[in-house]
Amino acid sequence: MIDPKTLAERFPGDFVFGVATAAFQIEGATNLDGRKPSIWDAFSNMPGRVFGRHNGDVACDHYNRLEQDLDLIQSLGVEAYRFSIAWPRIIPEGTGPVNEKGLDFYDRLVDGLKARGIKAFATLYHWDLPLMLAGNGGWTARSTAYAFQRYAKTAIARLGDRLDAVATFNEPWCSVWLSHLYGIHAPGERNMDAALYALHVTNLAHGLGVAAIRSERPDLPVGLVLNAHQTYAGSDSAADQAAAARAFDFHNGIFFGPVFKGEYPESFLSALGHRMPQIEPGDMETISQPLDWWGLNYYTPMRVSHDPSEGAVFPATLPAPPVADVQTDIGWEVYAPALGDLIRKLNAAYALPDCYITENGACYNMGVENGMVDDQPRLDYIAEHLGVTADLIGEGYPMRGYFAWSLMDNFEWAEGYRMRFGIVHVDYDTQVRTIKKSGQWYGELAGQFPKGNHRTA
Ligand code: IFM
Repeated sequence: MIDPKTLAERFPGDFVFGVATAAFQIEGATNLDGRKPSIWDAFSNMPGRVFGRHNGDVACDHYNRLEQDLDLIQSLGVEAYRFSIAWPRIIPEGTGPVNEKGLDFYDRLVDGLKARGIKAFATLYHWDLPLMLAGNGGWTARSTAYAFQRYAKTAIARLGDRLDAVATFNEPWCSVWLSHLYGIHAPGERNMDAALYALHVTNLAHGLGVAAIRSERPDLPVGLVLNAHQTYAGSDSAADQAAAARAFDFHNGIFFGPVFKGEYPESFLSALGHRMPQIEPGDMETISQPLDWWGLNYYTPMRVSHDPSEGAVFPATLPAPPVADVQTDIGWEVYAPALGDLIRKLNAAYALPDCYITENGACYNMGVENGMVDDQPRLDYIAEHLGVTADLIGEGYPMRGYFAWSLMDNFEWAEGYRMRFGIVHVDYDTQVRTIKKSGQWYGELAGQFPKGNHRTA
């Protein structure tokens, strides 16, 4: 087992160690204090969408157990907590009245963090779109971008003075492709045209959100969290290599391009541009406002080969088999070098600001035995990926922090509660939390910071 103190020596003293969650995955209390339904409430209550028809009604009951959970975070010894704010608590119908009680909850959360000396990293959108906005087309409607702008301004006006960083969106890849093209996430669309509209509206909302945040709090560091994909070709063939390049543009370039270069990738535009919504004058400037930081959520590489079938739609790829023989319980290949390859590749392609690894972790479903959870494979996964992160720092990349996903087991979207990513175990019958072996280990590591007495690797 890697000694946490030895690993700590490889990070600078100001490196931030934190834990992450998202509102819909942990809060529960979906009908309390004025919250109205989100698209995930509707989606999870439909048969056939989420494993076991699990929903977010109770989740980890975090809304009612806030103080206890803040104590838990503090007991882990981490310096920062990344959480998301639920739009349907703040502006329950998406547009229209602001719900003071919703803002009060996040006031308590942020104050509770400050009182415990923990930094607050907030995300404004982690997939819980107010359901009322679906009536206008949800993320396919340009009006949703302006609704998001207002929500961002409202949330930051109230909470921004105590935040240490804010992200507009978490993993727009999921709320665009996974939700509108692949049909796995809410609203469950499988339609390229809808997805292309959702893509541009989301990018626009990000840009409008950045401006709204800065209009309220010019000094608050603003970023965007992307689950960039390291796209490897399934073979050395020219066709597979070209497929991997197309996949890079389709899965990464459509966000990194607009945000960091002010343009969609050429390959993507020539294949699908004619199906995109109108890009209005000023949109690309709005989207590409400079950011203070960006967040990478990394779990597993993407391996692709060329799809030779006639009429295959861009990026025209098929999944290629994993290379590593280790997979987590959700079936994701464990391959830590991809994290390094990805950071190097993205920094070569774009001028990127400081980077936080805003999510990294592994799904292992072992339970409590004799009061303990022995999740050694998760511990190994985190240690290995932190080793790669330390290598990147040594190479000069501006890696500023790492957030373990997740603080605790939670609602894993279409997989419901059966897939567990927490470094803390949650018994969903009793809501008892048990710090896992990985959580103890991570706490020992995080407890070494901030000290300012570590050499840079
Ligand atoms: O649980 C999710 C999280 O909401 C976003 N990033 C990936 C995690 C694991 O699937």
